[in-house]
Amino acid sequence: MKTPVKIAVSGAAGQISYSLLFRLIGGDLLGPDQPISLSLLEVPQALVHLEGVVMEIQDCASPLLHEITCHSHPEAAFDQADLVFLVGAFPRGPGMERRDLLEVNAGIFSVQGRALNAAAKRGVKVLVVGNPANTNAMIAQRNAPDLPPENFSAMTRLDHNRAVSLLANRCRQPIGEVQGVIIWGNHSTTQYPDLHHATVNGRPALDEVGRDWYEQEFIGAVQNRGAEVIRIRGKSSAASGANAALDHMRDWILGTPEGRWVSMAVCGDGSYGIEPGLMFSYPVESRDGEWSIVQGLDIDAFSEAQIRASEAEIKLERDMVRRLMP
Ligand code: NAX
Repeated sequence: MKTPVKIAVSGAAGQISYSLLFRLIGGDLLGPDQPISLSLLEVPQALVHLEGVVMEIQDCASPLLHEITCHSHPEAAFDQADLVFLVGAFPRGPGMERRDLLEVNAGIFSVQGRALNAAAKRGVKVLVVGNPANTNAMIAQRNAPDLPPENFSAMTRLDHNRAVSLLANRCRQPIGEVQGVIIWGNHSTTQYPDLHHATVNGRPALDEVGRDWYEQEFIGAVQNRGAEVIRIRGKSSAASGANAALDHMRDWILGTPEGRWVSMAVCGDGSYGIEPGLMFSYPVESRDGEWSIVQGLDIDAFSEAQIRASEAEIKLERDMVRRLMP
C-alpha cells in the first residue's frame, strides 16, 4: 500500500469544505489508489459542528481514508502536512470596512504561516482559498521564512474555470476546445480575464466572440460571477470553489497537459513587470510538482492597463497589512 498523503484543511466545517472533503476521500485529487490522512482545522466554537462532518465522512466508508483528526491549533493541524488547503477565513460582516477585513484575516494568516513554518513538511504545497486570498497567501508565505516561497499559492482557478466555461458557451463549443485563457492579478473585481492568447477550436477567441462582447460583457461577467451566484443562490459559491481548489492542486502536483496553461496566483519574480514578491495570478505551467510562469506573451496596451490596475490593488492591500509581514 502507498504511504498516505497528509492533507490539512482549514475552515473544515464551512460550506466549501463540505464539498472538498468528500471529494478528497473519493480520490478526486490524487487518484483511486492513493490513501490520504485528513487533518482538519477549525475555530474552537465550530469543533462541535465539525464532529458532525467527521461522522458523515466516516459514514462514507472510504477505503482511501487512512486517518482523520480535528484540531483548533494550526501547528497541530499542519504537523508533517504534505498538502494544505487554507479555506477558513473571517467573513466580512455588516459595517466592516475592507481594511478591517484585511486586518483580521492578516492576523489569522500570519499565525497560520508561522505554524506551517514550524510544523509542515518542507515540501508542503499550500493553497489559500480564504479571502482576500492573494493577500492572505502573501502574509502566510512571508511568515514562513524557512519554507520556499514557491510552496505558497492563492486560488484564481475558479475565475479561470468561469472564464473558460463562459467562453465555451458563447462559442457553443465543448470546454475541451478552449485553450489559453488567463486570469491576471487579484481574486477580486480588479482581476483581468484575458482572451488575447485564447483559442477556441484552434481559432483566436477574440475573432470568434468579437471585441465588443469581450470588453463590454465577458470581462465584467467573470469579475462579478461570484456576486451573481450569491444574488441568485443566496449563498456564495461552494461546490465550484471546492472543484477549483482540487483542479488547482491536481494540476500543480500532477502537471499541466503539454502546451496548456492554467491560472494560479503565485509569488511573482518580476515577470511581466509585476513587483516581485506579490502573490499575483499568472498563466502557469507545472512539471514534476513545480510551477513556472509562462513567459514571452505579448501584452497590448489594453491588457497592460488592466494588469496594472489589479497590481495596484494588491499593493494597496499589502500596504494596509504590511506590519504583519516580516
Ligand atoms: P464558510 O463561512 O462557510 O466557512 C468558513 C469556515 O472557516 C467556517 O467554518 C469558520 O469557522 C472557519 N474559520 C474561520 N476562521 C478560521 C481560522 N482562523 N482557522 C480555521 N478555520 C476558520 O465559508 P466558505 O463558503 O467555505 O468560504 C471560505 C472562504 O473561501 C471565504 O473566505 C470565501 O470568501 C472564500 N472563497 C474564495 C474563492 C476564491 O476563488 N479564492 C471562491 C470561493 C469562496 O468565496
